[in-house]
Amino acid sequence: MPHYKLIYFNMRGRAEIIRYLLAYLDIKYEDHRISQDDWPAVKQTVPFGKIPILEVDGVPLHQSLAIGRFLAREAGLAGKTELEQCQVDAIIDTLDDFMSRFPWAEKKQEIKIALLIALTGQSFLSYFLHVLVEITVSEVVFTEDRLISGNMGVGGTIEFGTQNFTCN
Ligand SMILES: N[C@@H](CCC(=O)N[C@@H](CS)C(=O)NCC(=O)O)C(=O)O
Repeated sequence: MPHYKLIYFNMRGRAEIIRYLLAYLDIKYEDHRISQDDWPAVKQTVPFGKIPILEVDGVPLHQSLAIGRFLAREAGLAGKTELEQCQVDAIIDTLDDFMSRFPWAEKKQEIKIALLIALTGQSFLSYFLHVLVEITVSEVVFTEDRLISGNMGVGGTIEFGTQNFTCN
């Protein structure tokens, strides 16, 4: 078994998808959480100066979704056919579009809420729910493991029927 070391801040953020997959795979790993104070020094040492980084036997992997896909493939959660892989990727990438545009650092709650409404008003949420329903109805992707794999890029909890999936 390789040695895995996950480097991120002491928060869920973009590392949580990786932590979920490592937990799902039952892989023991070093969960290295760095403080904001230590970050400027660590930043000089990691590829592209960004985290999360997953080191596999010392090889640094970067980009949370690339790492997520690497682990999802290992876990058999990345789609069973190339078509399904594309569907799962599309959901993840849609969630990432949202995550990238959401004003996480905004301090004022009322501005954050207004921006959230504006963002979701641009159809993200309704379109995303529509996609989930379509997938469910068509039974193309919605077995438990496949929804989990498609569901890991978002914050909060999505409830669908009797299923309840928690994401980062
Ligand atoms: N697309 C990259 C984004 C990486 C990224 O922007 N990471 C942030 C934390 S979520 C970071 O390293 N911020 C500190 C900095 O840019 O100095 C991924 O998903 O891994």
